[in-house]
This record gives sequence, C-alpha cells and structure tokens, in this order.
Amino acid sequence: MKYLTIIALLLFSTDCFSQEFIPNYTESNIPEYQLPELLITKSADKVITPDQWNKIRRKEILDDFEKYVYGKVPSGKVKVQTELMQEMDAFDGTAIMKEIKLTFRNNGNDIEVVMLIFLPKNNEKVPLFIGYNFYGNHTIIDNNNISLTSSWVRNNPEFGIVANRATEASRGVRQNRWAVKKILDRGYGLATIYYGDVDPDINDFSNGVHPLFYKSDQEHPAKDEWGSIAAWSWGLSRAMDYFEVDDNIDESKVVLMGHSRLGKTSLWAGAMDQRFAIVISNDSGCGGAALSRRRIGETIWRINTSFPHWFCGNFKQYNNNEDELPVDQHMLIALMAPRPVYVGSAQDDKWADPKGEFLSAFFAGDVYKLFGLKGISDGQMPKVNEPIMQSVGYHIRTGKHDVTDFDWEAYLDFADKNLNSNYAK
Ligand code: GTR
Repeated sequence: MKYLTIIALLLFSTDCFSQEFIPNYTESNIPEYQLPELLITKSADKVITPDQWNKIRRKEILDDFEKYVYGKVPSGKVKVQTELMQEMDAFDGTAIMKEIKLTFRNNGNDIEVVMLIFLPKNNEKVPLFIGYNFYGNHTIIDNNNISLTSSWVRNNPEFGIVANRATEASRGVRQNRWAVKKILDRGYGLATIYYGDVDPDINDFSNGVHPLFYKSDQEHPAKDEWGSIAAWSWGLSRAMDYFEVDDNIDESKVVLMGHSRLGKTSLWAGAMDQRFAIVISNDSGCGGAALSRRRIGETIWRINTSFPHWFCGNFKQYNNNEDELPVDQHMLIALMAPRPVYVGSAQDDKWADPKGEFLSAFFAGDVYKLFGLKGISDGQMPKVNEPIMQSVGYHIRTGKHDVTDFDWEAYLDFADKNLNSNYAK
C-alpha cells in the first residue's frame, strides 16, 4: 500500500512537471468563438456617433481592460525630479544626443529612469518616436558616451551581460533593431528608455515603480491593480510629460512604438494616454494585438504561467477560459481611434499569431469609420511586405520576430502620411 502511494505520488508529480504546452498553429483547430461587440454598449445601445464612442463605449472598454487585463494604476502622486545629465553632438554634428534622468519618489522609495534622446539639429520643434529597449540605452547604438543602466538586466552571455548588470561589452549590440540614423534623416527625433529602469522584468513586486504607490503594509498589487505592462505604460506617460516641456520636441507629434512585450506596452500606454499621436505595435502577439480567442501560438494560460507579473491578478481567471473575457484585443486597437494606429507582424513569428494581429487591426476599423476615417478595407490578409496605410496600418513582412529596417521604413512612412508632413530634408 505504502509503495502504491509512493508510485501514485511519483506519477502525479511527473505529470505536473511534464505538463507540456503544445501550441496550436492550425486554423481549423481553433474552437468556435464570438468576439465581444465593439459598438454595443453595456446597456445594449448601438454606438453610431463619435460622441457616443468617446463618452460611453470607449470608457466601458478601457475600464474592462484595466480591471481584467492590465490592472489599474493606483491613485496617488509621486514626486518627479528632472535632470539633464549630458548633451552633446552626434552623427557628425547633424544631431544632438542627450540624457535626461527622471527620478520618481514616494513612500521613502525612489527609482531613476534615464531617457536617451536624439534630435535632428534644426531650429524647429521636431516630431519624435519613443520606444523602450530591452537591454539598456547603450545597446541601441555604439557610442561610449551613453550611460550604462544600474538597474537589473536580463543575463545574456552573447551580449556580455552577466550577474544581471549592464556591461561595456553590450554597447551597440542591438543597433540592428534601431534605425537611429534613418529616423534622424527623415526629420524625426528618437527617445528610448531601458524598460527595466521603470520595472525590472521579473516576478517581484518589491522593486521598480510599484512600491512607490503601495499603501502601508502593501507588498503586492491587488488583483485589479497594475502588473508590469501597466507599469511600463505608466513610464511612457511620464516620458510624455517631459516632451511637453522640452522646447525642441513637438509634443503633439509623438509616435509610440514598441516590440513584442513592449509592443503590448505601447498599445496599453496609447490606450490610456491620448496624448500619443500615433501608436505602433511590432510583433506584439498575445496580450498585444493578437485576438486572444483564436488561441493560436501563445495563449492566455501560457503567458500568465510564463510571465505571471505582466498582467493583473484578475487576468488569470481567463486562463483556458478566453470566452468569458469581456474584451478582446481588437477593442484595444480601437481605443486608439481616431488617432492612427499601426500593427506590424512577421511571417515566421507564428507564436504571436500574425493573422490574429491582422484581424484585430481589421475589426478596429469600425470605430475609425464612425469618425469618417478609413480602416483596413479588406478582411483578407495582405501579401507579405505590402504595407496597408490608412488610419489603421498593417503589414506582415518576411522574417522572424524582430525589428528590421523594413519595419522602421513602414513606420516612418506611416508617420509622414498621418502627421501630414514630410520632414525629410
Ligand atoms: C516571449 C513571449 C511573448 C513576447 C516575447 C518578447 O517569450 O511569450 O509574449 O512578448 O517574449 O517580448 O520578446
């Protein structure tokens, strides 16, 4: 009997261990699903005017995403201190490079967030792209003057990152993902922040920005309070506060761009903060642009299991329970309306479900129509490498999960078109 119990326990534990996730990539295996209605209010009224959208439906959807997906930012204010750390010429004197340190304080805690900014040299206020980076500001371009972050960084021996600290060895290791020169040549500025300065990407809520907002004795966000994606989004809004006071930046033309988990972040930040003029999600996948109900590639269960800190506690209720979720991701894209929004996918990035990303962008078009704007007109996916650029933009490019020059060129063209200008000299 004793042996039987031991064998049963062993079988049980190996089963738990080997509970392997087998992603579905086959369209015909997608369970039947119905998307929540974008344009019917909770009191069952049809939304037919921009006013109804802005005043009623938009708020309902935003509240649902806050409560059930990303989590609310707790009320309360932090003290902010802004410091120009350094400013110098870059790119043979054609541009300015500067570092701005934002210090946030509250509850006896503080965090320091360093923003790296490149601006083309001219006397006008320039439009600007902002995006978080994954491994530190010094990785986006090889320049010895850029400060190394002192925050936790994910180890990556290939980049010379050990003991979770940034090192000199990783200068410029991510320059392939950041078309800095191209962006400047097109007349735009570029700002970037290491996302771990705002909140280290680990399942630990005692670091980063969260503790600055805790009530006494609180050690963890409540179930409906912010996870890391909402914290990173909060950081982008603080960057926007800074752009409003920098005389060389046109704060009405700030384009928010993010890749992957940081693409999920750019979408949530753009939904929460309507000061961002254009919002771009690159390969953002599950919890970003991809429809959750399709359950292709990464699913809600899988993302909540691998990254329990990204979303709010309430989101866990929807593990393998997508149909009960009051929203789906086409509604997140629609929250950008009437501001232009662009979704970029990559053909080999099956984990992120390119078709699910496309469909979200397509369905969001109904809200743009209310404003007399054009979304994507054809519900069939476009050919690879053929961007669609209406008020809603979309492309699927060849290649893997990444940010490429093709992506940047599309985003620059989209910004030119929608900001109604051609800034190139
Ligand atoms: C993956 C994760 C995706 C995506 C990606 C990334 O491991 O499953 O949701 O966010 O990371 O951010 O690179």
